[in-house]
Amino acid sequence: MPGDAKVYIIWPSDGAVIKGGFWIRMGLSNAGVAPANTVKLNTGHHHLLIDSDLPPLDEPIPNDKQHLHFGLGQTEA
Ligand SMILES: [Cu+2]
Repeated sequence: MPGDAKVYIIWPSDGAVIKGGFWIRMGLSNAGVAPANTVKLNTGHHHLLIDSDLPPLDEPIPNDKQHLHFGLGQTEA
């Protein structure tokens, strides 16, 4: 990814307190969102880590309730 790429959460806002389910919207600037296994420079897909430390970046990210993959290129869930 380029050095000025930025990933962010559009909604909910930082510190929001929500009861029950919610919709999350993720954003990316200066790079592109693409499905997993897409071979195109400066693209990737979102991962959402929930109450979890950052896993080693040179290993596959686990796929469980604390490590959500959006491998179809989804930007909301
Ligand atoms: Cu993934």
